[in-house]
Amino acid sequence: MDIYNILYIAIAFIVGGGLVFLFKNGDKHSNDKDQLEKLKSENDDLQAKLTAVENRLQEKSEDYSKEANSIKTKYETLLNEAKEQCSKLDKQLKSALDGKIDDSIKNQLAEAENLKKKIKDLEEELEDAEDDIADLKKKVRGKDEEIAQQTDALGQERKLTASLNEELTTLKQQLDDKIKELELKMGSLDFIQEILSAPDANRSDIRQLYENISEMKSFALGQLMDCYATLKDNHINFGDGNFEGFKKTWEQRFYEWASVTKKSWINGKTTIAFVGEFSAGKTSIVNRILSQDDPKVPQLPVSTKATTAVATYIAGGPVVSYQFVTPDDKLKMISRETFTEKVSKEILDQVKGVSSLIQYFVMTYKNPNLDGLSILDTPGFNSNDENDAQRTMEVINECDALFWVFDVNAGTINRSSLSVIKEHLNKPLYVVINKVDTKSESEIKKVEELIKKTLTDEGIKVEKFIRFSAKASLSDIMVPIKGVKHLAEREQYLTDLYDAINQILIILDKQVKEANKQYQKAESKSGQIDNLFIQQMRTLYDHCNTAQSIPHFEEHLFRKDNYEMSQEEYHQLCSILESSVNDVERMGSIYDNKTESAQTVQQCWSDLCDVKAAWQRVNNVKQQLVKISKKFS
Ligand SMILES: Nc1nc2c(ncn2[C@@H]2O[C@H](COP(=O)(O)OP(=O)(O)OP(=O)(O)O)[C@@H](O)[C@H]2O)c(=O)[nH]1
Ligand SMILES: [Mg+2]
Repeated sequence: MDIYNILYIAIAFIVGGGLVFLFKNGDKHSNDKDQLEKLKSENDDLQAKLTAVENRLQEKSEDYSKEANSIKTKYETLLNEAKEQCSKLDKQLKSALDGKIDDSIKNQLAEAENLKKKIKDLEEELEDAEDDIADLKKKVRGKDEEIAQQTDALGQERKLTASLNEELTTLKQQLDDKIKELELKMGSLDFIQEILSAPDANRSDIRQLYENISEMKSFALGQLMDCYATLKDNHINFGDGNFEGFKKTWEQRFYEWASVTKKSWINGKTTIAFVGEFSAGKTSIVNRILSQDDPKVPQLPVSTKATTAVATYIAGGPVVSYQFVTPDDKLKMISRETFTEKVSKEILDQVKGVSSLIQYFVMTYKNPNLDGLSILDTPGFNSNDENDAQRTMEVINECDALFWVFDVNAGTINRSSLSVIKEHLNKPLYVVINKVDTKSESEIKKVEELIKKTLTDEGIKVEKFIRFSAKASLSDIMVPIKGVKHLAEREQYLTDLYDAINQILIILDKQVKEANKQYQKAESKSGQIDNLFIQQMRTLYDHCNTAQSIPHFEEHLFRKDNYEMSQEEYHQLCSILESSVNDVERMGSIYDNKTESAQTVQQCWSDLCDVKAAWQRVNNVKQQLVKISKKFS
């Protein structure tokens, strides 16, 4: 092996070793760079997290980022240098292989030495860099821990945030509820305001009616009662003799009559009330009766929620009107909008004691289906609110019949509704098993039997059980309604009052006749006594005359002239005088009788005058009643 070969091998060995070293370290460099990149991105990631979590940690991360960048730059410089060296060696190796061996080999060797040194330096620097990285890793681990802690804290924060969120959702819900409640309260306030400022129903016919009723009141409870009281004071018997009871009965009848007469919407009409649980379908039935299935006819609101808020009369009338009656029986007007839009159960439920403002609504409109009929639609009984049922019951007194509506889906009768109905029931009762379109025949039958049994057990008499639904024929409900009898007792008040006065007049008439008879009798008796007295006086007179004629004047020669009588005459005179005494006594007795008889005549006359005056008074009130009654015909 010559020197050149040895040299070539040595150079190749050195260059190969250098290259291996460089490649090896190049790999290491790229691994480290990747790792550095990864660390950087992790770091960035962490920094982002840390920045969000805490500013202090961000500052530290920024320092760390700077340090990592400077190491990266160093690595890049070293790598470039190594690359340069490699390409130089590559060239030299190539020219060596091409056989261009010259004097520069020495320089080459020196450069190789130099390169070796640089590689060593690089190696040292790399070791330092590795230390730095290890340090960095340590720091990162430290940061990791910090991050873990922060993540924990973040977790806690998240949990806290979640629970806060939950609380927030609840609060939001509560706020929404409050807003809704507020809106409802504002609605009810608005409604109350309207109700309080509602004008009186200012129709001239209503005004006239009220005036007439007021006139009737002052007559029936004033003059008429005074007249009766005078009769009583004059011991003239009428009624059953119990004046207080008599007075009370007629007062009560007046108020009942006045109450019905004021209500033009029920006066003279058959009035039926629909009652029952809420959403049983009461208003829906009323709507069908009103419309007779004509969709153009305006209807009342219905819904699945509790809807009807206040009992509402629906009746035919000369004009369309929306009114309400206050608890002190005043009729007031409200607008159609208020009636149809603002009166909802939800709104009125906000007004505690709505019944202190409104007894019931009255809606009238021209509808031939309402001729002779008035319908009372009532709020449904609500099992949570006994007042609902109570309020309804207060307005059904003037109805001719009750239609108790059951939703067939309810299955049973609510106990509280049952007890309310039972307590107040003094009207013919019809039971409507409603919404039968939603159940099969066998199910309906089951419910119907259960209802029948419950009512029978409770001793409640039912006029008729009616199955009904939105799909049933209207006649199913109309036929029973038409069969309801109108209880007109209250409306009979005026006729009954007239009859009662007439009855008293008949009694008084009899009494006048009787008093007259007594008077005539007393008069005649008195006349007889007078005659007797005169007769007696005449007898006395005759006796006196006879007595006077008995002594006769006798002239005597030897004694004084004198009035004389014989023994017989003397006895006659004595007898006449005795008779005269008797006459006087008889006259005295007759005189006594005469005085007594005159008193009797006086009494009979006075009685006759009294009873005649009473008759006259009663006749006057009768004429007055006839006059006032004409105003109501
Ligand atoms: N399937 C069916 N639904 C009905 C029938 N009648 C009424 N409904 C429905 O039942 C719900 C209540 O009806 P309403 O007429 O408002 O009941 P209500 O008894 O007046 O209710 P309140 O006024 O709240 O007491 C509404 O959604 C009606 O559409 C029926 O015959 N069949
Ligand atoms: Mg209703």
